[in-house]
Amino acid sequence: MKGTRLNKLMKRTWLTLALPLLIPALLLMACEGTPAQTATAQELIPVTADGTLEPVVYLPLLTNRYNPLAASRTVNVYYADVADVPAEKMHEMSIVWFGQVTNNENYADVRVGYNNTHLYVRVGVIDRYLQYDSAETGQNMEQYDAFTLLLSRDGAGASAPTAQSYRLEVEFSGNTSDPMSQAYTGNGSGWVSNSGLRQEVDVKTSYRGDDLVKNINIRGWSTQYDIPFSSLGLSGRPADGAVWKLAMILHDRDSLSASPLPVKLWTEAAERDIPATWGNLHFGVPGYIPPIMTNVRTTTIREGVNGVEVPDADVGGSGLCGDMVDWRTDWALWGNYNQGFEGDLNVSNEAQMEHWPCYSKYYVSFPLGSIPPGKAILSATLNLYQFGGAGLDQTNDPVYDSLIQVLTVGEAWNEGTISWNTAPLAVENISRAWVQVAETDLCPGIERTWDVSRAVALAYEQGKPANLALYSSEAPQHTGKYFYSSDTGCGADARPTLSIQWGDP
Ligand SMILES: [Ca+2]
Ligand SMILES: [Ca+2]
Ligand SMILES: [Ca+2]
Repeated sequence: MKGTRLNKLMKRTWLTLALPLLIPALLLMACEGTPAQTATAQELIPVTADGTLEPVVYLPLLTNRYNPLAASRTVNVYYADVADVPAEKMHEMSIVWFGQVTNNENYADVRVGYNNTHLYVRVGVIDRYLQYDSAETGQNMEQYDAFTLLLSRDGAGASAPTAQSYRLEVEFSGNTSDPMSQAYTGNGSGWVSNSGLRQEVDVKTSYRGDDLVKNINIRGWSTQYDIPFSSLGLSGRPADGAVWKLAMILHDRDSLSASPLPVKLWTEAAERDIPATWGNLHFGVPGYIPPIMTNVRTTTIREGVNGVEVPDADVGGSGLCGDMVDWRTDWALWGNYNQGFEGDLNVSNEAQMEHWPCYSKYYVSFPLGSIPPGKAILSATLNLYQFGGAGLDQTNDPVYDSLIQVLTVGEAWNEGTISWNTAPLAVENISRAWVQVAETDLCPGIERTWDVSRAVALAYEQGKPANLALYSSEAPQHTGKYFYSSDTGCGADARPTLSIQWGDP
């Protein structure tokens, strides 16, 4: 196992050095929103697209796909007391994701945060071909690369958009702080254009790639919404625990001579014009308040101990930044790759879209059958054992501690087949913890801990395993953190571990 790890480190050195060389033009481009960077040379990049758009009939792209979990999907938004959350605290924004990575399909990481005055939504899209309306008409935006953010202050949802429902569309428009955008509010039966709201919500778009006109070596685009609470009729930030409805539609156009591609949706059941079908936006992150109990005991769950199986897998780039496959030729090789039986794992994210091959999440499922029925959960902690992190072999590169988030997962998945593209969506984010930059060759590595009490209590209540995903909203390069998996050769003490305190209610 140690050999495997060293091998990975060597390959990683090659990759992180090679990436900038392969795409030198990126260095000239405007920033993607990474706080440490400054936007420069925006004018160097031509942002007009080739071709002439033929009129395209608007198709109702939304289908009603039933999933009982969809209604429970929730973004619990972290509050940050800073003037500009994405610029100063992007890593503290809640992370949520949807979509797939193939040559044509799109994927989005969405970071959500708020302060006293604004709700911020930052969207990073993995998309190989970018198309927008070079005439900049601002019409038919849903037929190009675009994003629709749907919010409703009516938390219970409604069968049609109400006066408290908002539809904010942004069309990718190159590197610009003034992209094509539209804003609508509901009127009880449909949507009405709202130019005042459009002016108050600040949006921008940017992209990474070598040639936007010819779509050469494009990696993706991003957009960001800065939404004043005052523009939604509020005098300040919502009360802690307030619940709104939230849905997102990722529009995709890869060729002007072909029709728009099917949209990606969060949640999967969301219909644009029916707020009741949307997911939830919860202000603040709920904690866990245990019930009163007696006779408290502790159960420890880890792979191979007392016959327990703890399937786990990282999905995405892992420690190789995706170079276990030829993703440059076929993005789906990356998106569909399974590494369920690797001994190491990586949790990594970044704001810059050109580095998406380095993005990596972790899924793990702990069975709870060793806790007898009818008990109460006092607390639960997840421990992972760290042995390294990205960038430590790059002597001149800065490296960063990582604030890694834990989310619950509703659907079962298979360790031997799970991939970035097949991994289930999260149900909700529940906690987060810092993981410092560190490196060791000694087993079992460095213990890192997350409070997962609420996730375990919910899973136990439902008679399900504690099914978790780990990911971050980190912005800079080199935030990846390496841990041992259930399949490590580093010994039982290095395997991911769930410790549960439980008692008699
Ligand atoms: Ca696409
Ligand atoms: Ca596209
Ligand atoms: Ca595994």
